[in-house]
Amino acid sequence: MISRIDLRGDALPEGADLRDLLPRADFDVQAALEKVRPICEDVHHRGTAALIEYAEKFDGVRLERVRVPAEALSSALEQLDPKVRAALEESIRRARIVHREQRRSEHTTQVVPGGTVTEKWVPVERVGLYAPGGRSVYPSSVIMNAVPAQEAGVESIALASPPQTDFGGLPHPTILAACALLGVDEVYAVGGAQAVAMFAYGTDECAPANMVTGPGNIWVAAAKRYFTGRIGIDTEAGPTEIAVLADDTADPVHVAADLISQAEHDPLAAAVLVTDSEELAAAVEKELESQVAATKHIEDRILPALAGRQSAIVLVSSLEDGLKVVDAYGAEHLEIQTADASAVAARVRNAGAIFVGPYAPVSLGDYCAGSNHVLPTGGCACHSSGLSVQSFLRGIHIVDYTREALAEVTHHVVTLAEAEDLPAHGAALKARFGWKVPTE
Ligand code: HSO
Ligand code: ZN
Repeated sequence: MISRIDLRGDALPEGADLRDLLPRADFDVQAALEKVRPICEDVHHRGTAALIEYAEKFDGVRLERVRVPAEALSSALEQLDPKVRAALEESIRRARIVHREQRRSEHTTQVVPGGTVTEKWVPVERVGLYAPGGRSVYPSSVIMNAVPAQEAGVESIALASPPQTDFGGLPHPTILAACALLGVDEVYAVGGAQAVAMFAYGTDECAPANMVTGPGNIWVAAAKRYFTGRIGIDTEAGPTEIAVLADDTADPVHVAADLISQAEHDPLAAAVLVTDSEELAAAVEKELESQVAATKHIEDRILPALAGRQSAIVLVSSLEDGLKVVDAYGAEHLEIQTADASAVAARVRNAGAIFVGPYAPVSLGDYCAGSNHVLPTGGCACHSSGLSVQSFLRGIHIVDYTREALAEVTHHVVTLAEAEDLPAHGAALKARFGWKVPTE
């Protein structure tokens, strides 16, 4: 059901060579880019009329307008199962307490007497959130996108989610209910690349946004890439990934359950176990067989995900090598199920989020840990972070120098400007001191 990659034996390869040995799903955003370009440009030129046409073409829904009326949000909340409501509220509460404390405060550095640089943090003005429909109706992802934006102080937040045939052309009711719980009241029944284009360009109904975040399929990822440079984006979310670094102290029942939990998302989801224990590997293989048989999304997602080339059990000679492997892989989610898991976790450099020990499964983080579940996939954890309050803030440097502080450093600026053949740069300083370098 899941393949093995045996890296025991000779010395472990390093860097790119090691990365090449590790499995990863194909997610060719570049190829999708050509397909979304005409859609985005159509939305640019024809606005809401284009959105309505695409809703008919891609979602099979005839819409009068794309803005979701306020009553639809309140009635979705009224009809929400009280147990689901309580769970969503708890998820929001925990996410808020964590994200609120992430906010960085303004900081002033005195570089020299009379010369300071202050970094102030300013929230993005308007953000468009995307919530997928279809197979992935995840109100939890609405929470994970909205909470950091709100805690960052973003004033204007809108959400787009595909219209659903089963719900009279509205987005899925649990998405609407989550919006109502979060206080996000500007919602559009728009899906796919069109939604990103609506936020990027704006339409008569929807003001343009400075930033678009939220998971989506390959078309949404391609549209985000298309608009990069024009608007801010989070990461281009690819298929979800779980890596587990485990030794012989790990419980194979837990490890197998956790691998399956993320395989459940998508046939392209990746489940990777890295272990130095042959016994654990064998026990997890056995557990996978029996646990998978009892799962719901067995044929369409879990089996193809586990059997796909993106998933594997990687055998290593030691935990040291295991750490090198998980760092080379840079998983979206990494579980550490070893003796002294905290110490091992502290040594990991590359992961979207790290889950430590036997009682921190990824599913906890997906819903109720307080952490964010919008995380870098496809190895992007080597250079990017998950969504956080910081994602919605811009750090602006404020430079404040007195005449004396400027005079003292002018000769260095003039020298560097001349070294770069940019004498006018130096002149801008000399102009303030009678066209001379003050210390000469
Ligand atoms: N594991 C997914 C997020 C999610 N799980 C939503 C359940 N619902 C990607 O981090
Ligand atoms: Zn998940």
